[in-house]
Amino acid sequence: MKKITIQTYANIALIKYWGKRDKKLFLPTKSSLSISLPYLKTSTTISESNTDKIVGINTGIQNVKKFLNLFRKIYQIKKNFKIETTNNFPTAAGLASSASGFAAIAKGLNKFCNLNLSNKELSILARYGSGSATRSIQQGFVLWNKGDYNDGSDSYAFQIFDQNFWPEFCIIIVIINSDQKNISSRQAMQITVNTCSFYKNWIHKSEKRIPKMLQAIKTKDFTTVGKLAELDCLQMHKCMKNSFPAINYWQKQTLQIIDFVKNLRKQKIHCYFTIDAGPNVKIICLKKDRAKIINNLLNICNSSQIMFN
Ligand code: 2P0
Repeated sequence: MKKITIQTYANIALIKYWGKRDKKLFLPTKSSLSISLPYLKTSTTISESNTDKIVGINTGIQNVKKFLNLFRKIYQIKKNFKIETTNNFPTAAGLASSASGFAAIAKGLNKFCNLNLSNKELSILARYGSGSATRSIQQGFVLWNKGDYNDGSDSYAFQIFDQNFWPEFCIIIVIINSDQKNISSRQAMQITVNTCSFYKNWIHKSEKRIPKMLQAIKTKDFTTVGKLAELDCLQMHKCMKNSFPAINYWQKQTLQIIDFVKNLRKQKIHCYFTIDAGPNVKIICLKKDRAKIINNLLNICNSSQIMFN
């Protein structure tokens, strides 16, 4: 029986996506920019089946089924699929499992059905599963242009610099809680769009950070990359907290790690943080400082909480 396996990687947004202008087509209110994480892997195996069978995804099975129905409609495919997924990291804990998950399904279906889709087409297809998945089709630094068309044909992600462009750049993940979150990103971002009084202001400011971030990555200006990422993250979480009902993904140790990063900066160790829809903190640093940062982290965390490349 024909079976194919695809591997994809999670991504962390340095400039965030948080909110849709079209929920059905997954069109974002703003552009976002991410880096892929080669150590957060999803492996997906696809085969044919009598009925759709989704194995190993403990959240969002209905979302995968919806995605498959849409895929069959768009590409006029008559098959049902068995989709088996494994992640080497906690699912639905703010570590972008839906990003690598749907990117793997999109790439896997493309290969299984011999569709020969381009990266642009794959990015658009993955977007129908989850917004952030649009950025996990490719590795390295990736930009998801929000696009302007109502049909979403110009809302896709492309690689800015590949995974070998800046080997010094690294991200340490501090896992604070790997339980599933109590409100999904999908629901939470909609609440923010509908109720946060300064959401439009964040969109405007965040969109303007994109060209600045691109220039900073291009020139490997680490300080500017770190500052822009931290600011964008803080303003996104401020929008969440200003929503009604208020959304808070942070826990006690999230604040502790934020303070830890700020203290390291006072000691002239250059590092910044970013946080997604979960309590875990991602520390942005350069490889030359990584061991020092991890040694310090071990004073307040267990080694099992720390992931890095
Ligand atoms: C991001 N996040 O840019 C932002 C930052 C979380 C915080 O994309 O509804 O799972 O499937 O499009 O992609 C998480 O949202 O939401 C996310 P859907 P998704 O990475």
